[in-house]
Amino acid sequence: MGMASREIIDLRSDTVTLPTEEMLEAIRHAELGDDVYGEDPTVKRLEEMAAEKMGKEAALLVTSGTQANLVSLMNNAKRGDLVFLEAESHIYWYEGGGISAIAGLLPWLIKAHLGAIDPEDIEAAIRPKNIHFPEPALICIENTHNRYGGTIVAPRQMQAISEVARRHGLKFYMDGARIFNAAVALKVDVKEFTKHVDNLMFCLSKSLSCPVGSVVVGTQQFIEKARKSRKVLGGGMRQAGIIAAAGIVALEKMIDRLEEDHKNARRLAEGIAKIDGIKVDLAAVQTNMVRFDTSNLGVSDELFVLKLKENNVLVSTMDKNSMRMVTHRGIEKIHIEKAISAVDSVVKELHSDKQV
Ligand code: TLP
Repeated sequence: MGMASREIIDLRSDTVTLPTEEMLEAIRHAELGDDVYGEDPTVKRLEEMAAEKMGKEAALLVTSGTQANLVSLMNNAKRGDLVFLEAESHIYWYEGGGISAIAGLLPWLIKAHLGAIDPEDIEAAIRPKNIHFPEPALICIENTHNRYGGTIVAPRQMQAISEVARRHGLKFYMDGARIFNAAVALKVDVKEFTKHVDNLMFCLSKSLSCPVGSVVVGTQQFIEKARKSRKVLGGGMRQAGIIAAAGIVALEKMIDRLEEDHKNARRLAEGIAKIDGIKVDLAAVQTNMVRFDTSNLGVSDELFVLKLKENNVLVSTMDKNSMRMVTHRGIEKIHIEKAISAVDSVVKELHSDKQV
């Protein structure tokens, strides 16, 4: 057996991507300064590029997607305010409750088909001014939507939500951790999405392959306030140009290639959908993720994940009997074929075990 056949195919997340050679070179040669003094030219350049790309006034490099969301929540609403949030959103599920514990906000959950909140549901949730009710301040969406399997909230859906926001004087924010995946999948400029929101964040460290970092984007005034909140949260970084340098390469070189990840995800989804006992909602496979259901296999998630691991394929468990695979740079067509046959042989093995 050659080394290649023992290669681990890590489909747990696109966060596992390693920096490219070009990023490492850029880091090596980055011009640095103390960014808390506002003196890191590489950070400034990344922030200017990001603002320009998103069609907004200013941007702020932060440590992570979670910090980006938190800083944004803190500056789009005041403590005690109500935030309309999709019920499966990352902010609600995976950010340690920071929305309430740190930002002091009350999430009001709205369930949505494939992650795109129906504007009428927001409209219906907004109550008249009354001494009993918390003050509604903000609508948050996630694009692409992680827990629905990387689904896209289309620009026209965003526009409809923005109209509700405007009518009621609410801020509109997008967790755009993977917004470039959405733009590439729909073959539109990313501004078609961003023009509908007041502010947003996107991640460098996911499908764009950077080792660290996310960027908050919005008005000059919003970003100045966000800079202060980042400092409060301990996120003021000194020679952060080493992070920004990779980010610049990402914005210049890593966006167009996302199409390849999407093709691979589609191939993967179609391949495993044919396997007896695996259910895939192909309509939800819109970008670089594949969610699939294993309830018909009748085995524990731990066993299924372990068996796949023994076959050199790593996947994530999202819920009971519900798995996720994510394609990213480093996952090629050959790995997709291997992953499909690994799932196939694990399922066959599990079936035959049950018949004993
Ligand atoms: N998502 C991670 C896990 O936390 C689940 C992943 O592997 O997908 N918003 C969205 C939509 C995200 O998917 C994530 C990360 C974040 C925010 C948080 O980003 P980080 O991990 O940089 O704090």
